Amino acid sequence: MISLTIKDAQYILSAPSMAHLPASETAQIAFVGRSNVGKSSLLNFLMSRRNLARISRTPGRTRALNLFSATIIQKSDDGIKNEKILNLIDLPGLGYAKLSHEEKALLSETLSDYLDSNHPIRMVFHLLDCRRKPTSEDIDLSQLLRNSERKYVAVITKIDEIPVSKRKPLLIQFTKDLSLHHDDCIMASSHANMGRDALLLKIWEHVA
Ligand SMILES: Nc1nc2c(ncn2[C@@H]2O[C@H](COP(=O)(O)OP(=O)(O)O)[C@@H](O)[C@H]2O)c(=O)[nH]1
Ligand SMILES: [Mg+2]
Repeated sequence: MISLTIKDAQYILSAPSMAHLPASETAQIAFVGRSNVGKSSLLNFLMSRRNLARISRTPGRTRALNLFSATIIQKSDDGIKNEKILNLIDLPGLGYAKLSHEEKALLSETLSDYLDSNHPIRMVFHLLDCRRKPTSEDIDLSQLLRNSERKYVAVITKIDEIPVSKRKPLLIQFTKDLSLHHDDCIMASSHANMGRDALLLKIWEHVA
């Protein structure tokens, strides 16, 4: 058996805009998705840290890029250990209805600037709330990311909110809506402790 764990998870900084994000060679894993979809919660869940990424009950609070670092460790039964260092980035929320037109434009600009940048982005996790159909913005983003060089994985969040019998059909619907291979669409719940191993495996596979 091979197991993956995280150690040394740390908050590094909060960058008000792309220009403030320091250049680095450390592989980056980005987390994008609508505000309130559960990005901060998922980051804390993956890093096994309760409050590293502040969880806000007020949608739209995360307007900056938040940078974290962590080490992912692979251990096998025979005691062999490998590790990789990575940066995790919590990106500003997409499409929050209560923001002004200007604020929305600013947010999506930050996101596209980030995706167009030279930062070593190895993978993008796109979070979607299991209770909402993907919006046109979600579909556009998914298409953009699927056609880019980077690994793209959709994470269907808050799956604890859905009865067990409805989860599989829902997952199939999301893979169809987003035109994804089923391996690249993962159900997760930070509240019910689900999906962590699958997400850590994706991270391990895509960080050099
Ligand atoms: N039921 C459920 N609620 C969640 C889960 N993850 C986050 N939430 C809730 O969703 C809200 C927004 O979470 P947050 O992580 O701040 O979302 P963000 O805006 O995308 O960073 C909070 O009230 C969380 O408690 C989950 O797995 N299940
Ligand atoms: Mg957040």
